[in-house]
Amino acid sequence: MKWEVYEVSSPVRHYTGGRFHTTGEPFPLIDPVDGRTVGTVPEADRATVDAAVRAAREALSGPWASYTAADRARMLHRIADGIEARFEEFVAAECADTGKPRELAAAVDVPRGVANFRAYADLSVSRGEQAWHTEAPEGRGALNYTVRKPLGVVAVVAPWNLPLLLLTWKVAPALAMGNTVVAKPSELTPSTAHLLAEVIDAAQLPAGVFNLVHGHGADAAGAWLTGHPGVDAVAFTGESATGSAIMRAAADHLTPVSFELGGKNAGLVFADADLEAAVAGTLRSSFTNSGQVCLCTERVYVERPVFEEFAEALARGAREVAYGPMVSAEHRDKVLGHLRRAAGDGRVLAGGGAPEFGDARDGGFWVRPTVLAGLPEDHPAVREEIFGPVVHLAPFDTEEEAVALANAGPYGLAATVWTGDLARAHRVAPRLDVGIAWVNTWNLRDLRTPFGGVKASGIGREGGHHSLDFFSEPMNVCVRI
Ligand code: NAD
Ligand code: 6OD
Repeated sequence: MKWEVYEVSSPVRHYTGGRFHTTGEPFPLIDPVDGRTVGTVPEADRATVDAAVRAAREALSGPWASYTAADRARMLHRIADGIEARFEEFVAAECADTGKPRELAAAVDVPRGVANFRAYADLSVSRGEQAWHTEAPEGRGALNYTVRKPLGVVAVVAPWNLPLLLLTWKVAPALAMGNTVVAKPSELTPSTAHLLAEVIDAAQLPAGVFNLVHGHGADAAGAWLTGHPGVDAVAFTGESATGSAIMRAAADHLTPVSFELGGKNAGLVFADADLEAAVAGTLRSSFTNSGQVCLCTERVYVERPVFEEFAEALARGAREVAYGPMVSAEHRDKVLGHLRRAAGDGRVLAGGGAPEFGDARDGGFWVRPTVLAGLPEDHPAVREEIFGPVVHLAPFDTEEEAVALANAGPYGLAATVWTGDLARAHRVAPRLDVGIAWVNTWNLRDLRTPFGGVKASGIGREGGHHSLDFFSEPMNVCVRI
């Protein structure tokens, strides 16, 4: 079989104070499809992180301070135009870094990067503020109104699974509200963030308003940035354990945090569901981006009368689904470790293990889409986030039991309910301990809606006005009249 080889069009560099540079030791950038090195990334030292934060602070009192909300919105649209103008370069860079299929990057990652800038530009200018008339004791009145001010310097730390989408999901609302930003993408997937810096530079955003540093997380650029005393807020997407580490670092300076963390999302399939749609939907929800989406379904509970039929159809679909590699050798090994243990303790209905291609892809980090069954609920493969193309199936007998199974465990990001009974849909969905529930669909996104998780899946909500609220400070002005 032939596969596409993607190249990154521009070498990855830091962007601080309006200047591109490669300060720091370079480390290799690997294409997960075949394991070949596609470039190098400069590892930011502490001085580079300090310089980025300093540039961001200085920019708060530069020309950016006099931009109106409408000026900022126009700038965001200009950035969106710039991404669109270099669409194919962004797609190629996303594919080279992540190994994801071109169709996915071209249909989801890059268009959503554009949409994030446009959506927050439009929302921020159509925003109103609250006002209250107050009766004063002397008989005259007062008018209270709320003013929203930027927080200051915002640190944005992003993961590797949807690199451009998740970075811009935070950068766009932060800029829309007048903040300055220091962003750090994942060390595994820095290329689209670099292209974004080039687009922002060409759009002539004032120097220092957007800064980009590259490097690793723990004891490196990520930790130095999120624990930096010059940072006024941290917006982070990644693993729950990393969220805890960032929170500890941020605590020293009482820095506010917004966290989108891990998940172990459940699907519930009732016997009254359109089974064909439930199978197709579950294939999509479990195997999109090879399961490397925080919203992916890793546990499916199926009402007993249709369990065997559903399991058979899902296993058949899993054998045919198109898929890409895991992002790194380390992540591939973690997923394969789960599969080895699960194979000993339960049943493998499809997939299991790594494929053999007999070509250069054998140097990459592939795992076959896998359907498991028969594991106890406290098994690591059922309880822990795998973040790979692996789904476990188990039967249930009552609606009550289905809800309890879905709600078990430490996470609470998303869930999907498949049912043909409207009353059941409205009864079950709000009882799920998650931030996002879908009924008869998956990952249908409206960017204005609240996005985030409960329990170990996050702190706070992003999306629409939730993001604009996080990235600004409300202040009350009371005027005697
Ligand atoms: P990760 O937590 O390992 O890394 C995310 C980012 O944090 C990277 O840029 C990394 O360099 C940085 N980082 C790591 N340690 C750090 C530290 N101590 N201090 C500061 N920064 C640090 O996550 P990942 O492996 O890149 O991404 C996969 C995880 O992200 C999964 O758990 C997944 O569920 C989660 N995720 C959640 C959402 C959501 O919206 N809830 C979305 C996407 C991914
Ligand atoms: O669609 C989004 O806005 C979003 N935040 C998706 C997150 C996916 C996690 O991997």
